[in-house]
Amino acid sequence: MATAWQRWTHVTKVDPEKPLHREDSYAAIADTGTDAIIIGGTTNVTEKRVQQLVTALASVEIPIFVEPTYQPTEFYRHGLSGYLIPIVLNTGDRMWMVGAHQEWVRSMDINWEYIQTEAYIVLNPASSVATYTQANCDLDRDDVVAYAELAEHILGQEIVYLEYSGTLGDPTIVAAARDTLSSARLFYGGGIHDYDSAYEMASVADTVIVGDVLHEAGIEAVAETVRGVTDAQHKS
Ligand code: 1GP
Repeated sequence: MATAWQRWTHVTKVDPEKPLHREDSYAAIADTGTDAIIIGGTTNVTEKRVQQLVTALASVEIPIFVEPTYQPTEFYRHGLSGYLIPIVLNTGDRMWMVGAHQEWVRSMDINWEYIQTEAYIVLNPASSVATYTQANCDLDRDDVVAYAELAEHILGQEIVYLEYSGTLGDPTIVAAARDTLSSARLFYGGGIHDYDSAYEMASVADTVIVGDVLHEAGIEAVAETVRGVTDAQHKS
């Protein structure tokens, strides 16, 4: 799995606690052209529910990663490409930076080959991820750029994730964060819901992640965001 994420331009995040739209099926997510699926959410995510979802996605041939916000009790490999582990840089609670991680590492043998960390910068104060992590979202462009730079050069992170969950972010901030990175990849998530918003954010980020649009508008809307991302990539 090690570097699969380096080629992703569009990723779909499935929240185990949210139903799919109408008659959509999990298997159809791959038909949108999205590069990978991340299973993850902020509230009420349980290991059992995640494992059920991995089973529901068994026929899908694109990579499937779990982004745990719970304490995994077993290293679940069947049907999974790996785990993406968030480290929240602007959290007010060390649990989200290294606390939960330390407990997890202590509690089991981890096969590090299947682990990839992500340096999160949480930027929508109204989101549940901001509430849960007690994130300081009162950041201007230079603050965000500094977090991105330190993520890469001090913490050695290979992925910096600007998390605007629930709202479309400021493209000038996203562009500035990407410009400051040398080789780390800039992930962007938040508020992408149609072709135009996907095109706009794919023009300033390396990888865009869509979440709510899957649950609220469905597979066809996700496919539209893939088209936006593809066109933005071809333009550049
Ligand atoms: C959430 O970054 C993702 O973790 C996607 O955000 O749900 O707003 O698309 P949305």
